[in-house]
Amino acid sequence: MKIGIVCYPTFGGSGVVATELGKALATHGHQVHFITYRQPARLDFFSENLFYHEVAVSQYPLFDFLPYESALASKLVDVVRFEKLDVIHVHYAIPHASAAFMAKQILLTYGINIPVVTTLHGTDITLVGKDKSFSPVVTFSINQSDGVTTVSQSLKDQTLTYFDIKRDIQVIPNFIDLERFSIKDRSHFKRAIAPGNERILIHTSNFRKVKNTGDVIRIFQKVNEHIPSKLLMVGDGPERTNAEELCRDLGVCQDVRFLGKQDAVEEILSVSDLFLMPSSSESFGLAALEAMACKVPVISTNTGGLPELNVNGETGFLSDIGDVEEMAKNAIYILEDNDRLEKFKDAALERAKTFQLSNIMPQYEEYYRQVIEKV
Ligand code: GMT
Repeated sequence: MKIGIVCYPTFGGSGVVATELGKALATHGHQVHFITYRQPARLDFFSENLFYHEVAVSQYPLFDFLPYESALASKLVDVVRFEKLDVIHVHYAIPHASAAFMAKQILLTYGINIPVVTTLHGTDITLVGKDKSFSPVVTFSINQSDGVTTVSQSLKDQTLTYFDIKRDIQVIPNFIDLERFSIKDRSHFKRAIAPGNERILIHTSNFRKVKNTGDVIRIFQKVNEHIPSKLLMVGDGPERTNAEELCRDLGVCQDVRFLGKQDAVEEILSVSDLFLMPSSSESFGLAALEAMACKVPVISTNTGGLPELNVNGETGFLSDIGDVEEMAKNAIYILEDNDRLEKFKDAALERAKTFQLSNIMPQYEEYYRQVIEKV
């Protein structure tokens, strides 16, 4: 198949899923065309089946806001016509689904009926999408897509609750490339971070409010009172300064390292013992899956799709949003006993295997086939 993929080219979960999916489809013999405003962060590999088309938006003094959606729709028309694509797959509804709808309508005037698949990733529904300023457009473009997928059952349920949806939605969960995300021997790094063989806790995110990075620090402080430990904070974003200040206020700075954005997250996960994800909303929790693939159990909230990934009492624990006390207690329970920690680590990896790329990519291929056949 010739597949056009539209996504945000950043390190965010939706962009990562879109890029990894495109790379896997290309390896599987499909021709994949990425259409976005910058080379996707994870598009770091060469294949004769991979193409990148940049959406450039011209500056004009009249534009206070650049009309990206129009530029994207125009680029889609161009790429579909000249590359003869079979399907467009857009990741994250805003503004990709409505741009694809516009492109589809234009292409019909050329006698081309291109199927559009929209994958909803989370905040496009749970936070931004349901805002009044977007919801009519999000509802319309979901209903007009030829196929719609969500990354968890929970996100499907929320989509059906918040929006007036008149079509089927298929759940296709996030996936993991176990070749990349697997334990690497980085004992030198472990010795540098934890010279006294302390336990290593880790949090990776874009430090947005929804990630509750303050709770990460609060949980760590309580764990640190009982167990010699270090905390690695990976990523960057608007809440980082507050998180750093909280470390100072709670007196744990000497045991917390802010590492900023990192490309080789799998190497840092390889030396870690426990992943903290106290988010107030999480449609799936790709970062937690990445940790589990590197044998790191997860302390998370029970929100959104997290219970579909993290098995309570087996691969980690689930708690109510904001229940720092319980999350710390569960973290200590896992970390205080070597054999118990090993059990949780093994279970985390076993669970991650369910979501391996080779299980999930064929679901997208099959879905594209069904959608193409129907159009
Ligand atoms: O988590 C983020 O802030 C990034 C965000 C995105 O849209 O790029 O991630 C969302 O999509 C991921 C991939 O499908 C999911 O694994 C994340 O759970 C989801 N984030 C939220 O729902 C907050």
